Amino acid sequence: KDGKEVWPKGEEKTWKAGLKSVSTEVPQITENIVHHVQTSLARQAYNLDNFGAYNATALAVRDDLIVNWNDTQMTYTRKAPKRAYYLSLEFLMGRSLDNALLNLGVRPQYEEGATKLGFNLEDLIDTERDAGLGNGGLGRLAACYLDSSATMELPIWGYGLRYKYGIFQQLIAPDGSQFEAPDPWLAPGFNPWEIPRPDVSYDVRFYGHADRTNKGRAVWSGGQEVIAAAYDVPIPGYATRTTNCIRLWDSRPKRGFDLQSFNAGDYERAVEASNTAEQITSVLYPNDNHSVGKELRLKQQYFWTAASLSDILRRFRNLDKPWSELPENVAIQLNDTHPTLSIVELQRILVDEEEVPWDTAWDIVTRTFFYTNHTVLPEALEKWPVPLMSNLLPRHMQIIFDLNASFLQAVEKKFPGDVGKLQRVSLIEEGYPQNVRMANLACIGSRKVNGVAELHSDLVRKTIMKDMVDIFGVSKFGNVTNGITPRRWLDQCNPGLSTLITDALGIPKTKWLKDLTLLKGIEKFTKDKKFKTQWAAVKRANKERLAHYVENTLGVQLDPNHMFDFQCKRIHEYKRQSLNILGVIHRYLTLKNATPEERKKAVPRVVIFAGKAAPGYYMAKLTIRLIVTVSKVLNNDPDTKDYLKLLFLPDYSVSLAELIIPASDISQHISTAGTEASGTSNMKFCLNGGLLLGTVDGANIEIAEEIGEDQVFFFGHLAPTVEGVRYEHTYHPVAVEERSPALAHVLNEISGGRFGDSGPFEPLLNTIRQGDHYLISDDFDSYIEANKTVDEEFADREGWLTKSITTVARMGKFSSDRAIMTYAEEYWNIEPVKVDERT
Ligand code: B1N
Repeated sequence: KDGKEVWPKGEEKTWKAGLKSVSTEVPQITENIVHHVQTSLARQAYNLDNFGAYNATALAVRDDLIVNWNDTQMTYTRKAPKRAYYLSLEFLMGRSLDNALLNLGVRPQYEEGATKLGFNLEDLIDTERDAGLGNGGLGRLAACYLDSSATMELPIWGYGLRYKYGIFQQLIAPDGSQFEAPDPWLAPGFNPWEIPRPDVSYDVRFYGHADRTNKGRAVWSGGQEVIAAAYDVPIPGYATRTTNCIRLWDSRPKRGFDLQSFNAGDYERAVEASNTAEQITSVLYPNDNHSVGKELRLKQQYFWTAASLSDILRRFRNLDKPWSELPENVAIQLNDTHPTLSIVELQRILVDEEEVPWDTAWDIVTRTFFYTNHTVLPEALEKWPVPLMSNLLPRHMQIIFDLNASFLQAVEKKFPGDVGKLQRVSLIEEGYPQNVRMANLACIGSRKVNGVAELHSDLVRKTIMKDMVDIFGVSKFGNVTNGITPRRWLDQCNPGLSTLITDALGIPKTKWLKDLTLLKGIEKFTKDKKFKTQWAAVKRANKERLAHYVENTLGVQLDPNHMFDFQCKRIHEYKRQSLNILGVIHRYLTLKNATPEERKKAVPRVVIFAGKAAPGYYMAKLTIRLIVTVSKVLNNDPDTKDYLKLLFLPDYSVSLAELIIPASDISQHISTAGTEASGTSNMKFCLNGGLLLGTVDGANIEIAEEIGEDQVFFFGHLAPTVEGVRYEHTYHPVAVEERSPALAHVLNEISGGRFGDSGPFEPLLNTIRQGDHYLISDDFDSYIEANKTVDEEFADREGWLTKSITTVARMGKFSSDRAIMTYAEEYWNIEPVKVDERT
């Protein structure tokens, strides 16, 4: 507490002699690996396979991470800086070994060490299973932000859930149907990247009843209690000793199982309670941009926010400061509305348990939380039925009603008689049943609200938060454009390009990878012949690497001279994979109608899709089926297969993305304008020298601003016109033949049986023929035009190379280091902390 550590009984020098430091020499590293093979794994040199060697290597690295982790945490305790906490239901980490080696700066030594032990480091890295505790962009963003927090030496911890099953494995049947297999990622029995903390656990209550006492307080009792047990995942910063932490909660029954029932022979009943407790952290909900409203999901949210707050407040209590100083010591960032209950939970703890007066408590709460909105799609905005919440969290429901009453009173005072406004901003949506609107609650409980790209933040202010802007003032509603970590998304996934850049810049890579704006130094090499040749060679090698993978997994041969064109992201109607596949069919029909002579002039293209559909998302699954069905015809048509190939790569994941992204010539980010909040894969592809074909949406706009509008291929309606076009579709419908004859032709070919029985696809085609909510027909012609321009420019290899280099040179803004520093400075008010030297 007073900044001095108290050594345990015994000799200080004996303790200090035993302290490890990070291993940087090869003999030390191999010794550590052998030690772990022998002791931790209880195995020996003979019969040791790659997986065993990977585990031992991971354990050796883990030791180093823990050394740095301990020193970092000790420093935070000693210096007691203001800290920030990132609450996210998803952390899409991917693999850890390669990343840890690069961040610690010991990859070459481990490579040599592995070779000395008769293994190939690359093979060991490849045996690691992804930690897939997330769906898509939102979860991967959380992982990038934690990497940047450690790299920027900021005192930030993440809090999440330790799901036993991560995002499902995607299997594609021969007819293109998606099947899901569970992802028991912890099944090997132990995970070297987590540290169990048996000494850190909290009780979490559900159900029961809340009895009001006085002064707005209540007593919540009865119901069930479960235990939240902590597991820590160390997050190494790049070229720094700072190692931050993600604390993941595991749910356990409070009293094992009910012995009384067990002894009475009722075994099922005895294990029931323990099963329901363990169920809470059993599985990640596999939905992206869609809210499901299941009780178990609400249980997950409360379990996680209650445990995290208990932990955060315990740490604050150790400082012996008054509650009024909480906001000067703690900032809590809500990754979307999923952790919004933490706002109510803090108010409950302050009022009911700490006896802080209601208004004082609310003042503390509203200076502690920050809320990031990630979507304006109505189906993704969380709402919880009041009866469900009253039953599961009776005290929280009372608090929400009380907060709502005083909030609405204040609104009525400011805007007398504006009943519409009151209805729109109320925390409760009227209906049968009533619903709690989590975005409204997150907004009124937070110091600031932000969107994730300029356009999106603007839409937040103008649409879903319009009334809130009137009430709180516009300065509460900011923007922090997303970013990606250049360590994983350039240095790690594309070592060839990273080395080329380092050589060209003539500075150590540790410099530009921490200040990505330095990339602009490569722009002058667009005129350097040798550099351009090397750049092209790196891209070609990456395409060959992917072609190799495709041949092994799908048995399809690709020509690396062809244009590699990707759309890899979750399958969703708003992301418009359907526009892409219909465009591919148009291209196919055009080629098919051409003479052999004309075909030879075509620019050959390989179109590659990857991405998972939510298991219950019918239209998304149909889209995959259409892609696979069409690919069967295209890839086997002797007239066209040398000019156009189509692939669906199954089971998209972080590690597959690391293979795909460096191989792109172009990638597609073609959401209906105004629907994709930001997108982050657009940044990853561009940072790896792929060009961008996209709509004027999300972060595409800022990418174009940075790299120049002439460097990207834009098409389609702009966000402000989308609502009007939709209105026309509904109230003055015009046949698709008139809206786009080219599209109508494509749809008719499918319906006419060109790709076999069209029956299964008619529901998908009909969403476009009627209603066309996502404006496929309105954007189709300009999409085809944009693709023609892409072809023409790709034919000019020199021009394309110049654009590729220029794009990378100007991508500096999109580092997650910039984003996390913006949060630190403009939102949380926290500062970097240097880890103390070891004494
Ligand atoms: O968050 C990403 C953005 O780059 C994407 O544009 C955006 O679509 C994505 C409920 C979501 N928004 N909302 C979700 C995910 C899971 C879930 O259960 C909503 N994901 C996004 C990062 O800002």
